[in-house]
Amino acid sequence: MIDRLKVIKVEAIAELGGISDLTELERWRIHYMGKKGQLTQVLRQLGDLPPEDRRIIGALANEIKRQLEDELAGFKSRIARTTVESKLEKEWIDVTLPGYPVSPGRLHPTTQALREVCSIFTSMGFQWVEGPEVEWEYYNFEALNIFKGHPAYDMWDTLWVDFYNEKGEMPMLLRTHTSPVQIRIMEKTRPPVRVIMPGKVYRYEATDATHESMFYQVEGLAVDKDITFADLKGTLYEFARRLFGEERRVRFRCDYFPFVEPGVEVSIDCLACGGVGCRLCSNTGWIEILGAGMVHPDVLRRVDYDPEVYSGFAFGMGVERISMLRYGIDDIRLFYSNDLRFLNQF
Ligand code: 2NL
Repeated sequence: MIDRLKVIKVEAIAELGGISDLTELERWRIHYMGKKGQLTQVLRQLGDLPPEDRRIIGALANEIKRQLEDELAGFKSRIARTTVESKLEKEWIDVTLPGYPVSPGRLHPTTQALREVCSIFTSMGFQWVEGPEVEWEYYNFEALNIFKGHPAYDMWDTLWVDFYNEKGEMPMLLRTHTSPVQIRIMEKTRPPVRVIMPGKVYRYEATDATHESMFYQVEGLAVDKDITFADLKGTLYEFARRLFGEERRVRFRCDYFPFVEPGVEVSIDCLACGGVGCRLCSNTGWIEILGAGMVHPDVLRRVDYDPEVYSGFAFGMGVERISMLRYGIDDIRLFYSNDLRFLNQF
């Protein structure tokens, strides 16, 4: 039996030398030390031996079992180590390599102009509000004195949306100006109202250097008791000079918008030639920057403001136009054609 034990030990250790993975190792363990393993069988027979032999052979068998268990543990940790090492070797990265440079982002020129315009008005006490870009026909037109058949319906060539109200009589559209937001604000709140409305607007338009089918507008509205045309002029004078320079001259001339009476166009003396006349101002010396007027009494009445008690002024401007004047950009299509050679300049 002693010989049998020695043979088992030598065989087991020799066999272990040829093992290269954990499945084989487990098979090896079961073969020698499992329930029916070689060593276990010897240990089971111990009971049949006379006590004297049992002590000696039992001690030897346990000694061998311990040795094999040690071998097994050592082997396992060697395998584990080489697995980690080979994994590390495969997935090796050089953390000392410099990373890819992160190019800093910047704001779109439209966003820059829009924020600058709005911050001038918020500093004067106007509140920034936004509203839906898909609108009911009523808010975009009727509420603003623009009726079917009115020549002004053609002034804002419209993109219609194939969606109607429950009665099927009122269509939706992509708003052609931000004015519907002002109507919504006035419906919801009582004067005093001082709001500024930036946002996207849409026109069904053949695009060219000065027209896009999507662009940005900023409109403003102030309604209260005793608001006069002088408030309109003072506010817009201040705005024009804050944006385009203290030395600017500002000109107000009559213009027509269905939702105001009277209406005006506001111009500044030409930034390029100072009023002498050049290509930028088409030799007029003046550049139009926005439209404005006193809110039409019918518009006030429709939102349940009494025009005998309240009055107000409103204005609107195209944001890209402001940016174009500022930077001397000559084609509005550059803004939305995603050309980094253009965008990186701002
Ligand atoms: C332009 C002219 C303008 C308004 C917008 C307005 C809004 C309401 C009532 C009265 Cl709810 N007026 N907005 C008034 C005058 C001119 O915009 O040329 N925009 C690009």
